[in-house]
Amino acid sequence: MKRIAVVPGSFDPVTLGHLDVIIRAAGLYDEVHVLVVHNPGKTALLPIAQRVSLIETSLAEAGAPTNIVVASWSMGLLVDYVTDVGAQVLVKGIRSQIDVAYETPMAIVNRNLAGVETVFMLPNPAHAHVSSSLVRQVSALGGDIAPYVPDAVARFLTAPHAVDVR
Ligand code: COD
Repeated sequence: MKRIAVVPGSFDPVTLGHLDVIIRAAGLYDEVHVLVVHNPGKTALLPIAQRVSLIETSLAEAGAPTNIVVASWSMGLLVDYVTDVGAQVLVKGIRSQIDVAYETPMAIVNRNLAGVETVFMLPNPAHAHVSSSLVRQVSALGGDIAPYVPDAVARFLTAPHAVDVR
């Protein structure tokens, strides 16, 4: 059986912390689907298609393994995508007790809904403090986001055409 994992997130934008988890997951599973999902609890900065494109470019520029697929999902439950593509697990990065508290109920419900297991992966300590919301804030205030994001994201958010994040 092909071992397939889904790494879901808002990825608004993708950060070095996300990239680290995605690439490490690709070493553990035969196939990894990075799934961009709208989080209704967050105010979006980038359109979903732009987030997908930035992840694809970032993975290519990082020389990431080729068993990674990038997709988006807006059709309902996350576990519906997981079962549709024949995946068995969700992989989530856990930076702190706050992430544990946020992710644990979802992991239990996803197992109840569809028998989908969630694997929690500890972050690379170098990126454990990084979040998309921090990047959005630093960017909006004109700070340097390069230490936190792949080059493709830094280029995009600092380009003249970049979305106005203020
Ligand atoms: N290092 C390691 N991991 C990180 C880092 C970092 N620096 N930053 C973020 N992460 C992890 C997060 O903990 C999370 O696991 C993942 O990366 C994605 O983070 P975000 O911020 O991009 O995405 P979120 O937290 O907004 O997640 C959005 C989801 C839609 C994936 C989430 O809300 C979800 O799973 N929703 C479930 C929808 C559903 O089906 N609900 C019904 C049953 S629960």
